Amino acid sequence: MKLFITPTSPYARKVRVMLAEKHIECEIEVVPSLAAPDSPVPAHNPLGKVPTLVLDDGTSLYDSVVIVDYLDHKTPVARLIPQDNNHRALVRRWEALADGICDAAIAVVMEKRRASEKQDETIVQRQMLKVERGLRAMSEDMGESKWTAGDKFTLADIATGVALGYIDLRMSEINWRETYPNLGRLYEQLLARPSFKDTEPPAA
Ligand SMILES: N[C@@H](CCC(=O)N[C@@H](CS)C(=O)NCC(=O)O)C(=O)O
Repeated sequence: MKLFITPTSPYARKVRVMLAEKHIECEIEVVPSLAAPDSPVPAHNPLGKVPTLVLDDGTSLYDSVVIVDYLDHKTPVARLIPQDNNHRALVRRWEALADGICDAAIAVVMEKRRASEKQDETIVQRQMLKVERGLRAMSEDMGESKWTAGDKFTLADIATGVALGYIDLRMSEINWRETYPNLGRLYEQLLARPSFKDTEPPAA
């Protein structure tokens, strides 16, 4: 199998953490520029996005939600998506919230990369509100629990940790550790795992 990534993509990091936690071997190809005409990704994914996973028989899988589901079912080692219907729905809702925070943060980054006279402040504010509400919801839902969804480490913790790491990378002005100490404790616990430590994004 081969996984196409960029080093800063939070969705690709979610998949890389999953691979490490489940001890699944996979070749990693770092794509220098997704916008470049010679990007290898569109040959496997018409959307040209990472993560894209290419299986040994040439089948390609995207997006990250589909890939993590595939990986979790590939081996029973360290199940990260619960079998129980209600618990699984909760874990996947955490994933949707975490991915949604990343979507909003990326929209802000993209808007701010435009020439200053072309930037739309209403877009920035609307997306920032999603990030802020999302972080508050995460903190409230987690409360004083050790993990986000239930009493075991799951995909919900992976997705949440990846989103927090992405906020650190792109929006370091948000002091979420001080506002939400429970999320800070969670991230510390996650960084103690080699899967998280080894996939930290390079400094912006
Ligand atoms: N929902 C997708 C989002 C993937 C995504 O937007 N990846 C970004 C990198 S962080 C990308 O490939 N952007 C390039 C583009 O949109 O052309 C997933 O979960 O995999």
